[in-house]
Amino acid sequence: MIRLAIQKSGRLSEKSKRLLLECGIKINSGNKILKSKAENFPIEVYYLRDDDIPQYVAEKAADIGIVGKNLVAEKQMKVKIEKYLGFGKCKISLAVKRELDYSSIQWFQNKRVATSYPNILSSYFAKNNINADIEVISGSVEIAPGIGLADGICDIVSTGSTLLTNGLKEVETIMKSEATLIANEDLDEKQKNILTDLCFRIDAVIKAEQYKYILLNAPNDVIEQICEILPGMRSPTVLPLAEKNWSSVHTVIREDKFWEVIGQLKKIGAQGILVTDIEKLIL
Ligand code: PRT
Ligand code: ZN
Repeated sequence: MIRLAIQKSGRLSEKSKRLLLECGIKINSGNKILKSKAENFPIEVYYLRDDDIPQYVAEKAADIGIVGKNLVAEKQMKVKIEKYLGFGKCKISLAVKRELDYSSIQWFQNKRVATSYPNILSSYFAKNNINADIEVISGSVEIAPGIGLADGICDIVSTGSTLLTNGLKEVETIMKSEATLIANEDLDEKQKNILTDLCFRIDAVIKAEQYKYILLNAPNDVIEQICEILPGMRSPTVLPLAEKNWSSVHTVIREDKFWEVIGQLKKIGAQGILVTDIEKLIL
């Protein structure tokens, strides 16, 4: 049995639960449930505050956890990052009042900066030889400059709209973050095997999200060109159509290349292009 800590409620909780579900792991969750054993996988899920997850995993109160890289960096606990999970993406950034004339990190020399991330911020300032006062506050950091508590802030930025609403602008990005799967450094052999199995399933889910399945029809004389544009996993499947001199091409395509490739395919004569989601992809 492996014990997995995930956020009880917050920005990472739904996506963490969905990831488990997509990995074929059935768990109970609900407002009052604090832990739950899966029916069909040797895993027990603990629902916790995200701030506590690195410590739980480091001290082996849980074996693995899903938490933002920002918290792994801030809490400075001995845990291993096993995998980046591709959701909960954000940045830890420095921001100042919008009207300020900011030219470089030197601006922060001898200033007061409010943050909930004192460790990340102090090592960033140390690296850049900045001497500043760090005011640690646990929430609503963005209002600190407006009420005279600080000259600038260091906080999570995602779309940037919270900064905008509070009359601030982002001036430095300290780190990029996303949800990570972390693990205790001393798992036993059985737990390591369960973790390997879990990682295998997570990879299949993440890969599937990055790719689309594509089917199209094209005249035989352009099939070679199409195969060059669509290399597929090994190579595309080409099947003859009932109509003479026409074939159907089936393959997978990276989602980020999608629009670029579709344009090229149309131009050389592909028709009836059908694109669908992939549920799992094992390379
Ligand atoms: O209750 P608990 O302690 O478990 O949760 P929490 O309130 O401390 O954390 P939560 O749920 O807000 O965030 C959990 C994790 O999600 C963070 O540690 C990050 O790894 C990740 N994440 C991703 C974010 C954001 N995006 C985000 N936008 N965490 C917080 N925010 C907040 C940010 O603090 C700021 O107030 O959203 C605001 C900025 O958003 P934009 O879109 O306006 O820029
Ligand atoms: Zn938290």
